[in-house]
Amino acid sequence: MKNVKKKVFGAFAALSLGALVACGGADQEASSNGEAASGETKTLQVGITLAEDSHYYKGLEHFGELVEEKSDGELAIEIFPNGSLGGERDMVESLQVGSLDMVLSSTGPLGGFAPEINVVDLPFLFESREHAYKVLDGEIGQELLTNLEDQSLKGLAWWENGFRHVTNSERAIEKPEDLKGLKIRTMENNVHQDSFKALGADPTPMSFTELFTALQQGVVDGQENPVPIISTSRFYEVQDHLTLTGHFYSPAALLVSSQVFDGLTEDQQQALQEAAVEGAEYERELVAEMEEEMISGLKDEGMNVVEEVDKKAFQKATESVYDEYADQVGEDLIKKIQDAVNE
Ligand code: EAX
Repeated sequence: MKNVKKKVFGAFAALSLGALVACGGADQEASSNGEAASGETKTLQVGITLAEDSHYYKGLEHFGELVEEKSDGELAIEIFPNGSLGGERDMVESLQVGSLDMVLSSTGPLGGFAPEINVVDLPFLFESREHAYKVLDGEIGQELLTNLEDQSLKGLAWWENGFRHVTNSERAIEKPEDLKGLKIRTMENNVHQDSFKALGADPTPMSFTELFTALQQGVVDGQENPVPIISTSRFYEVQDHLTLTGHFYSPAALLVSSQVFDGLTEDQQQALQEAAVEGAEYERELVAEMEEEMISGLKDEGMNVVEEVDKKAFQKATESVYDEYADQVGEDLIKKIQDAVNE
């Protein structure tokens, strides 16, 4: 029933986007001329794979208010949730050709566009949220976003997806060996796939948009995501066990198509940029709040939650992944990120 609803919503959203595009001629011309028509509101469409009650959606609603306020009503934001405009990789590609304005995407697919970004996906790299913020909001984070510019993608700010935890329908995961042989869906991200391989699992990359059905039909045994997603995407309906492994910190990049960004006035660009940075702060707080309250909600839904594991054991089991990626992302960069925890 739930899936049917999701599909219907997806079709509706796609339809209304079509209608918007069809009657949005004036707006489109304005942006392709590099001028924004005065007195008109330009609506930027932003796609996400997550649901309407997710941290992404709520954060973007607040971002929309900030954008309207800061641009004196010249810009507005319209959110398309539930992967109705495609998976994250599809949406990033749509940005490149200018057929979608914005996306809030985890780094899942981004290493495919700028390989250095893979560094943030290394297992157990960030010790805490604060460690991640220090790195992502500083020079390193800015450089990683700037690397995307060659790909016609303008990175506005780092938002948060959250620390990822593993769920499955077979058994409680208490130590790395418990993952042996389990088919775990990962994002379409090489570092993540190699990490789960190192743990002895059978990583199965797929788009988030296919994940609920894959879990429901037993195509995969488990998956890994932050608590707010496990809750708002209702994975507890199809997964019995959750272990708070926190194996990857998953940042989210708020991206805008370079074509679209270049078509804005300088004031509008500044409004969008400022709103993105303020929005990040708001959204990160939301993630922390949601994580805390949703763990007990997941227990109420009948999930068996393993809250404490020996993280060092998981860390040790995935150490080899650092050697595999040292050349690609640079050993220096890894070290700089690790050392930032003490700064
Ligand atoms: O960006 O695909 C995933 O598991 C991600 O966590 C999700 O799309 C949020």
